[in-house]
Amino acid sequence: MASLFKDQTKLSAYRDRRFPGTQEEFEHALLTSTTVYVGNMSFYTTEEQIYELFSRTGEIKKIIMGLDKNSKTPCGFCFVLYYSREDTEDCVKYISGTILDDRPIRVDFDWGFQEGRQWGRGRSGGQVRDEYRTDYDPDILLVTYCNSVGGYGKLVQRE
Ligand code: GTA
Repeated sequence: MASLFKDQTKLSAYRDRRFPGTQEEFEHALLTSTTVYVGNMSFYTTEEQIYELFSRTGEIKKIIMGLDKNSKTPCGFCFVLYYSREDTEDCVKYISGTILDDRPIRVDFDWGFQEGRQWGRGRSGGQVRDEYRTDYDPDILLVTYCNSVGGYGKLVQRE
């Protein structure tokens, strides 16, 4: 089947600041990779649940859970590695937006997993985007406050 994802600009709005190559190499990686990034996940979603959902579009090679670099616990994202490009494209097409553990997950093409990418890069240990959240998230049991200058937020334990 012909690929529906020929134009890199439509593939992903995300640019990994830590990608080691040129913009051209990044775009080529997105067009050929068999890895997806999954975001907006509940911290309680298990690898088994991910396996169950993501194997609907193809055979999975590996799942890598995203972890808080301080607590070493899941922090709301993962990488799913497929064997085939067609299965990867089907995953982005059909699974993105699915509700998993009451949350609409976001599936994005990824340039490829490398050791170290499983850790949240935020200052608190989790994902950077969580430090900018202003809404209460019952799954996370934390409230994130943005500070007025747009710097890193402060995590406050829910009482
Ligand atoms: N393929 O969308 C993605 C993606 N994200 C969000 C993270 N990763 C992704 N991969 C793909 N697509 O390996 C990967 C990273 C890394 C791991 C953890 O997940 O490549 P991270 O989320 O902790 O850190 O990554 P990252 O990606 O370096 O953070 P970044 O790019 O600064 O910001 C992520 C998001 O946070 C932004 O897209 C934006 O929505 C939000 N954000 C950042 N800064 C601000 C700000 N000032 N105000 C509001 N929102 C902000």
